[in-house]
Amino acid sequence: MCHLDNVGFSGCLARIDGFLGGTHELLFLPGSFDLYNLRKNWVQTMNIAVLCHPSAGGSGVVATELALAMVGLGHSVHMVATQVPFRLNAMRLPRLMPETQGSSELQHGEVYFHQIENANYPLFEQPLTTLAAVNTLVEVIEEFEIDLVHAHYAIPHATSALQAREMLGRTKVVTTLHGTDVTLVGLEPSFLRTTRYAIEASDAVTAVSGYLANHTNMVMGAKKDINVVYNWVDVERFSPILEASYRARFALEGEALIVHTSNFRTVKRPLDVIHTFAGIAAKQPARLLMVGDGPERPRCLALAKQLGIGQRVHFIGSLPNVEMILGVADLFLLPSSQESFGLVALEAMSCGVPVISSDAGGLPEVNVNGETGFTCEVGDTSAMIAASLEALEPGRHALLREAARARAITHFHQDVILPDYVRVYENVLKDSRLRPLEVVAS
Ligand code: GMT
Repeated sequence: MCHLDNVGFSGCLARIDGFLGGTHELLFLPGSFDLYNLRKNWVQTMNIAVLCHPSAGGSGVVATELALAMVGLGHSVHMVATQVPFRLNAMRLPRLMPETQGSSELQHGEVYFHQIENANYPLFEQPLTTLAAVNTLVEVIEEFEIDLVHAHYAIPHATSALQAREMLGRTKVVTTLHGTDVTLVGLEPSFLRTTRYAIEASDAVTAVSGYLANHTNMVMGAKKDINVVYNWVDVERFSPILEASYRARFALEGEALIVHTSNFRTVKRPLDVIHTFAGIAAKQPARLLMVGDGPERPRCLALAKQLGIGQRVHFIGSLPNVEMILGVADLFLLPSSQESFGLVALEAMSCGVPVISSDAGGLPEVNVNGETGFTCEVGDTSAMIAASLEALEPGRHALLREAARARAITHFHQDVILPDYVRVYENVLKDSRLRPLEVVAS
């Protein structure tokens, strides 16, 4: 039985009872047509399952954006996660809806959400989510004739996908490495062998930066040909907001509006953000918005008070539409000690915001020192203060703004990156029999 929880637009949220022996939340979304022209060339459709973290992190964003883009090309995508990934929420529907109206000559792909059911048993110290994911995945692969599973993160997701492949003796596994799965967790002795196996046994592996691809093989000792596929940004959604009256909600006239967004883990070095901001505010009127939440938040709050800038630093929690803040920012700070790519830095650049970041990991591949902002050594807050003040000088600021936005568009637009993922999928499936695409756009 199908219950419609939300109707009135072409997408709907449905709950299917008794389906696959349990209750599965199915979120059906119509596809978008950003890549309409690319689709002309398609003759076969793929059924893809995506395993990702649903929380407000970059990997979930990348997984969701890729899923929606593949749907736009006419393929079917089944997202498997413990919760609906945060970008695949109801806010997305009104944005897609107008694009689909009046386009009835096109057949859309679909994206479905399948929740990982998890039983807890007193004998287990923790819920066995990795095994539960295998179970859900196996059901989805069988029921929907899945051609490939795209696992975002080597552990635990690639491990679950490989187990499902083993159990069924079919489907391919593409794994995308996002960072901490390799740079931090994967190097823990307790996970090293499992992570290396997950990478080597996948049918194809992608990494979100050249740094991460090299690091994986050099530091982890994995022997795998890794495709570098950068993250992309929606350059229309993340664009400058020029209305002064809207900006006035966040900063007074004459104040520089500085923004940091993260999950406030130590790896993001949010205390460096506070120190850097204190140095900026000592020289010119400024305000800092700290977007997100996490374990270091109380220490950041205490430090801001201790440095006498408590009134100028605002902690505003996590936001689903961070572009509404980035769009009016003057500077973005990302001093992380480890960052395989730095999707938030790219989102800021797309909004025309110069980035002051560390030079860790893949950040220099995104933020070009002296062109789109500045990169400084990890922990060198004096350099970050000097770089910030230089970036805020009016003439310099205008140039950096322009270059940041231009780089996001030319290097990290969906149209530039998506074909790379498609090539990886096609390559993995080159010997598989796929379904013919029902309608090929003229
Ligand atoms: O950085 C985080 O804490 C979140 C993590 C995630 O799971 O989303 O981000 C990683 O993946 C992003 C998307 O590919 C990258 O932009 C981030 O740089 C990467 N984080 C780290 O490498 C620390």
